[in-house]
Amino acid sequence: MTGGNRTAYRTCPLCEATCGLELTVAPDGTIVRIRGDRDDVFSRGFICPKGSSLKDLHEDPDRLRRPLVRRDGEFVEVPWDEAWKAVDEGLARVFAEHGRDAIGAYVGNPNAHNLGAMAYNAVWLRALGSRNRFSASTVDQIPKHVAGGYMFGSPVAIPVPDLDRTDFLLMLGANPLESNGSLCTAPDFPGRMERIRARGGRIVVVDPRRTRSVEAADEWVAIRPGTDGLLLAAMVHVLFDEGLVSIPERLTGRINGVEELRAAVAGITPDSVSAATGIPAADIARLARDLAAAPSAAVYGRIGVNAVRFGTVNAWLIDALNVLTGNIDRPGGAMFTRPATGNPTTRGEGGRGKGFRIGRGRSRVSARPEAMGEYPAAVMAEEILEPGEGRIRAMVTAAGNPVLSTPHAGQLERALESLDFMVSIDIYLNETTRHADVILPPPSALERDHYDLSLYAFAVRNVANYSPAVLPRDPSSPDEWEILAKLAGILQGLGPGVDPCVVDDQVIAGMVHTETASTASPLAGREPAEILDALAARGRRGPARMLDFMLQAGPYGAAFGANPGGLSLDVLLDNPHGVDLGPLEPRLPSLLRTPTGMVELAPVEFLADLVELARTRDVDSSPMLLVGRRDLKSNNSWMHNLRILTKGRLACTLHVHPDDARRLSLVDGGRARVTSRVGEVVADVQVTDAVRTGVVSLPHGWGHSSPGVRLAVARTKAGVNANILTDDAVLDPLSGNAALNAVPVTVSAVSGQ
Ligand SMILES: Nc1nc2c(c(=O)[nH]1)N[C@H]1C(S)=C(S)[C@@H](COP(=O)(O)OP(=O)(O)OC[C@H]3O[C@@H](n4cnc5c(=O)[nH]c(N)nc54)[C@H](O)[C@@H]3O)O[C@H]1N2
Ligand SMILES: Nc1nc2c(c(=O)[nH]1)N[C@H]1C(S)=C(S)[C@@H](COP(=O)(O)OP(=O)(O)OC[C@H]3O[C@@H](n4cnc5c(=O)[nH]c(N)nc54)[C@H](O)[C@@H]3O)O[C@H]1N2
Ligand code: SF4
Ligand SMILES: [Mo]
Repeated sequence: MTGGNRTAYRTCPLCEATCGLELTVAPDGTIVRIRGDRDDVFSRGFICPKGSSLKDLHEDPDRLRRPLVRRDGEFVEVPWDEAWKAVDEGLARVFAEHGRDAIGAYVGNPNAHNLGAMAYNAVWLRALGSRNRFSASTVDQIPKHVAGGYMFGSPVAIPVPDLDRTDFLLMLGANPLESNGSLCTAPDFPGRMERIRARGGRIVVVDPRRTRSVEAADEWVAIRPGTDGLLLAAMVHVLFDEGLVSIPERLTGRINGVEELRAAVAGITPDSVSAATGIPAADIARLARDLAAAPSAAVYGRIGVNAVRFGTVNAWLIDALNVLTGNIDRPGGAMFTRPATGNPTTRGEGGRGKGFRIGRGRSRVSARPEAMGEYPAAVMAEEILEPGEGRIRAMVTAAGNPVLSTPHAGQLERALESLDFMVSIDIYLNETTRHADVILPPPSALERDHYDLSLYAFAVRNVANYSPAVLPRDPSSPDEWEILAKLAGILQGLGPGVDPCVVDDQVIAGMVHTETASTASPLAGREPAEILDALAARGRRGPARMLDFMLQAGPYGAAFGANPGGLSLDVLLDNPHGVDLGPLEPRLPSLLRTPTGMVELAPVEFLADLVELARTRDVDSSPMLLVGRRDLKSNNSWMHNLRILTKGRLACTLHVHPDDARRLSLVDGGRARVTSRVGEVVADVQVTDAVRTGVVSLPHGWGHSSPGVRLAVARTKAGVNANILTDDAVLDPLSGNAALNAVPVTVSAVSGQ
């Protein structure tokens, strides 16, 4: 306490690094200062420029505080009960006329950083009962889920590089010096990389751009976009060819498909992929040998190898390399987190399970397979536009901005415009929500409690950290979980007056009954009423109560008295800087949930797409290829309204290599027209050798000049929407992920500049 100020600790919800923040709060609730929490058990004081901008986000006058309803084409602020009536009427009308599947849902990225949403999205989506579910997963990481699902039996069985112990990090299509890491929760990723090298280890980065992560590495492999699968397959080939495969004894007899994989890559030699990838064959062979020779090594790939046509094959081959070099599940290799709240790899009998499959349904228009209960975001527009039985006529979006984040954005705008009804749960009136009939704004991040249910499942250490809300919420505005629970109630037909607590009580009762009925649970056979009473005695509800339950029933849990000293929400409240549960530990074979009880190294679906991949060696390599990029001060599409992050030169520029610029008559500071199969934008040119020849790069999340958006700052530096160019027809067929990178484009100078 200084001068009546108080100190609060809060995990940053903005990216996946989960940094601990220390906030100084004045008695009137003004945030005086935000800095890194030096005592945070995981982040140790690390912070990036976005962390301290939570103050600006909280204070942003454009951030919505009251619901908006469209009346005669204009948005008007209304009290919450009026907004809920409009939601109930609008959804009921579409439901009555066209049925449940006529209401589609899109759930965006910030949900993964939001305890209330993590707890309640599944609830309202279930109540909606529509097959037309979409999310940001299919413009992001779903290939990793599908690969993990087929190889290890659960879509959440995703190995993470053991950064703190590895001797060799091979990183493809990731730029943690800007992104701070993804599906590898590691606060201070840059420091962890520095320490790999300080202890004599090596880092190799495969990226068509010379990124800041490349600068922090030992070697840059400047690959041609979209060809990583060829590089990876050729590396697997070298391991087999040179007798470098070394499967640890612990896993002998636990791995299926080694011979099938050997056969599948037999013809994919380094020589045969060198032209397509742009990488000398000798370098490919050397990389494979280095990987095999390192005392420990981890191969890790992210957006640049996931958001591409061969996203799933890439994710699979990356883990195949981890398996074949003996690095899967060993310290310094690629390991599995054991999250404190448990997940499908910690529950039930271990060692085998039901396994995972895609394709339990097909999308109506272009017959894309379902994956993890959803369809590709790329087909959302056609599902809205194409007439016929089952067409989407209404949308609910929750913390998503698909107009700036999903492919063929021009078509999606037309689709949203044609809907009969749309509800958005969002803090801004932006490019997507401007199409809504009702916008429901949740409180600011500082006004709600926080626990990283999703990100702690992919962390490089086992950790748990809970932060209560820093600031009190305006009592007349509901918390985000209450909005979502009420939406669930409305979708269950309980009307606009339904009390979210009724839904909340149903949900927790269901969770407790399921858990106590499971013979493998630490709560097996316990009386549900006893557990529910124990939870009620703490006086909590909503996500905090659920979290307490999940922690207590989890792998380190107190189990409601059965394991004294175990984790509970009370323990986390006593530890405001977090609880460190130690380094990652080997989890195979008990982690496996495949029906065979084996690691599946050669799933037939993947082998089939590998055949397609091998064919791409011969394709025409002449067109310019567009890739994305991220900037430390930007966060997808929605933080451009904060002056503190956007001052200086506009970050949304088209990077062009000097040789290409000369050939195309482009000049630094000039403008270029970029055209793809589906669209065209005119962008500011930045000539730089930080991108390889034949490649141009444009960041996504920009393009804030649409009419009607309420983003006073962002409008002044609008940039252009890269997803006007990305193609909805090119998808990773196994996961439905959009191919946001390696998009063929033509680039020409805009005359008169
Ligand atoms: N070309 C290209 N496109 C890409 C990518 C790329 O690399 N290249 N990356 C893709 C990736 S990885 C992702 S994750 C997606 C993201 O795709 P989306 O999730 O669709 O987009 P975001 O920009 O994260 O938009 C988040 C929305 O949530 C709102 N919001 C912020 N905080 C809250 C909150 O607390 N509650 C609620 N209810 N709303 C909130 C914001 O105002 C915004 O409207 O973009 C993808 N698009
Ligand atoms: N500052 C900031 N941090 C963020 C975000 C943000 O928008 N801004 N978004 C968050 C989200 S939602 C996510 S999912 C993560 C993403 O985290 P990362 O995956 O680390 O993010 P990117 O910076 O997009 O890195 C992708 C890299 O892939 C490269 N690339 C493009 N095409 C190819 C290719 O074909 N092959 C190879 N090998 N590389 C290619 C690009 O040049 C780029 O450097 O970041 C998170 N953190
Ligand atoms: S690195 Fe990510 S979690 Fe850490 S302060 Fe920056 S935005 Fe927040
Ligand atoms: Mo993402």
